Amino acid sequence: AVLEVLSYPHPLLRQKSKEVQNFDASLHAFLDDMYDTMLEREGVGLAAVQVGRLHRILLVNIPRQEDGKQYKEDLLEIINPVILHQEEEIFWNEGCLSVPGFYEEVKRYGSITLGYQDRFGGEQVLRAQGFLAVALQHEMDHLEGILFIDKLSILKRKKFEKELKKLKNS
Ligand code: QAP
Ligand code: CO
Repeated sequence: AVLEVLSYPHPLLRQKSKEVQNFDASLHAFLDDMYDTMLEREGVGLAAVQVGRLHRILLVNIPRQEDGKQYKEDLLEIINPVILHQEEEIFWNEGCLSVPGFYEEVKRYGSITLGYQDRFGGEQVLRAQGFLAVALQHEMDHLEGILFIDKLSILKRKKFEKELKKLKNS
């Protein structure tokens, strides 16, 4: 099922999400709904809080370099993630399903190592670079109530506020 995606400035987007304890059928159904929602809205990443659930869950599905298409085989379902290692600062042009129509450069780590649990509660370790590393950091920020617009330089933040005002008045 496709769920409603909350938009900035919805107050829930500022809440901290809680650890997942039960890796049961209801979790699996929710993960499937998150995937349906991400696909429908043409996202590359989605955190549970964006559909109104304060659980430490995120999905990432990066398009393939060869054809620019997303494949379900590449879908990552990440639960209770922790950063184990991060290095090399880079800038990446980001957007967010909860901040529709706005894109801007954000400073991130270019390479990270993540510990997390899969949908069965199994412990996993993932090394990621580039787009995947950036998407994981973006979605992990959602679990802390942080949005990419919080990480903009003062000048870029002003540009965002200006565009927001324009949208409100149109
Ligand atoms: C996070 O964001 C991300 O404004 C995922 O009108 C994005 O999937 C991490 C989207 C880029 C790293 C790089 C945004 C779709 C999708 C929009 C998304 C929109 C339609 C955003
Ligand atoms: Co986002």
